[in-house]
Amino acid sequence: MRIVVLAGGIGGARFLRGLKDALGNRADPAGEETEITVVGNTGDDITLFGLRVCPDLDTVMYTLGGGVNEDQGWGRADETFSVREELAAYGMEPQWFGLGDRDVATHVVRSQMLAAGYPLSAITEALCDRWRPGVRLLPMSDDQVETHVLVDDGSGRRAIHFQEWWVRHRARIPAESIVSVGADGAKPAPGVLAALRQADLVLLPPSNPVVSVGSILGVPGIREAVSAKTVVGVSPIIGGAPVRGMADACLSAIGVETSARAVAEHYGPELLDGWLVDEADADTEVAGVAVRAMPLYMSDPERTEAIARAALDLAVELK
Ligand code: GDP
Ligand code: FO1
Ligand code: CA
Repeated sequence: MRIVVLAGGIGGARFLRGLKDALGNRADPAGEETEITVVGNTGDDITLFGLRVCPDLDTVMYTLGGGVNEDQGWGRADETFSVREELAAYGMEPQWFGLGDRDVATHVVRSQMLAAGYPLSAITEALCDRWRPGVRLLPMSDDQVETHVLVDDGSGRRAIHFQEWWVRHRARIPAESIVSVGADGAKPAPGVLAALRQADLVLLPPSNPVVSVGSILGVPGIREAVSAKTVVGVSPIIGGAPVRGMADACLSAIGVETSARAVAEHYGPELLDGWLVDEADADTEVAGVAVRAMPLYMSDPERTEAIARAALDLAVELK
């Protein structure tokens, strides 16, 4: 079986861990091998101190490779911050984004390879040679696509990088719009469209529908290729609120209500075949989409595996 997953950071990475567990524990009478290809969001990527940082790709790579800071959900375990302190001592900006010492090594490797002319997809493969995430991790595009947010903080309208809005301002400045800069001219990374063509099913983890899954679907060609497949998504919204983070601020910016139903309708029945919602949203109905309710908190490995198995079973049922 060939599975493609469109993933952001924490929500995507934790779901993928559950999916790997579910597949590992699944009886496979035909002895058929299962391949998971992850198409990762690169819209959050940012250049800081000359280093290219890819938070969502790294979150997936570290989580599946056993190197993530589990409490935080991103960044390296057992991290120290000497580089950050030294940069701050020089007065280097920005100081609102914390790069840890271990994490910096990843960005140094990536930035050096980019400068040498390697595409991000090849660099991601090289980094994964170390981390062995057990999935094929592809960036959505080798072309630079960055999410910027149009804000008005009283001193006028301006566009700021998504990370500045999210990390520095905690999404508290209302976003007038969210723009995927560079998306129009971007191509899917090598392997993305082929993986989608060959996929038996596509899963959408409970990732941010706007700045994670939305950014991936915004790369020309990807939405069409996904829509041609059996697609099952997991709601990141439970009881009218995001489980973590400020996805509600992103949804407001694009005029979508923060509810499990509204997110499914935003993806639309052309894209989505099945939708898992939490038991708190069991009354959700979406025209043209098969909805199933179950506990959707990825609070431990067993529950996370159960969510992934339910998404998989629903996709197989709808195929
Ligand atoms: P990010 O890039 O690190 O922000 O991560 P993603 O985009 O992959 O996922 C963020 C989304 O995951 C948020 O909107 C959360 O609501 C959702 N999320 C986080 N933990 C859980 C969980 O345990 N259950 C569900 N259903 N959603 C979750
Ligand atoms: N998130 C924060 O809230 N503060 C940080 O200082 C921060 C640093 C950071 C460094 C590397 C990395 O891969 C991720 C990091 N994140 C940080 C998380 C991350 O940038 C955001 O949560 C996501 O991009 C939003 O999806
Ligand atoms: Ca992200």
